Amino acid sequence: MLSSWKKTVTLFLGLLAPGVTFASGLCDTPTNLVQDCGFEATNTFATSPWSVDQLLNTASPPTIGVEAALANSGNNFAAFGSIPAGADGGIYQDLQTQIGTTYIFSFYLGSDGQVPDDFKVKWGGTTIYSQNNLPNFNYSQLTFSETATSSITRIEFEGSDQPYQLALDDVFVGVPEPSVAILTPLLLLVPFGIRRYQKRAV
Ligand SMILES: [Ca+2]
Repeated sequence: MLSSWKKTVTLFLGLLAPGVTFASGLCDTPTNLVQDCGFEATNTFATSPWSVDQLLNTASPPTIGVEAALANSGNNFAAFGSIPAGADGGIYQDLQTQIGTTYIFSFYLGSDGQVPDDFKVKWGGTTIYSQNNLPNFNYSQLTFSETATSSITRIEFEGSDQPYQLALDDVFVGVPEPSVAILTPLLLLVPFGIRRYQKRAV
């Protein structure tokens, strides 16, 4: 049984992608490379676009939780309750990516504060997030900016929790929205243009 987090406030942590914002519903946009981003297509990973990592804990692997009150969107979410402590289970997807292109990688994580637990996130085999004994917090959006180094990039989530589960929902991988991508270089040009004007005026 999961307990005390609610699908209420979204806390944008902006870990590695400052200045890039997007709505929580972006999970369902056509630009999202992640299939079944909200875990709504099926109630079991056996028939899901997500794969359970067979090299990790398969005795008590991640499962799809089905309870609207505990999901960030819809009815479902991914639940990481693998036991024993530290014996992480994992799920992954292999995405088609363009080498050298930088992608926004975003997801929502919820924790009931029960310990021990741990949670890891990998991009192309590299761990980009790893935490142990997470405190209690409502679904929170974690956002990273990652550059593809391969035409296939694996995103993976690994975790364990006792006695309940950590919750994952609404995973997004895509390029920044055009408005942001265009606006950012324009903003960088503004001070440059001002300096040039000041030099000519002297
Ligand atoms: Ca969902």
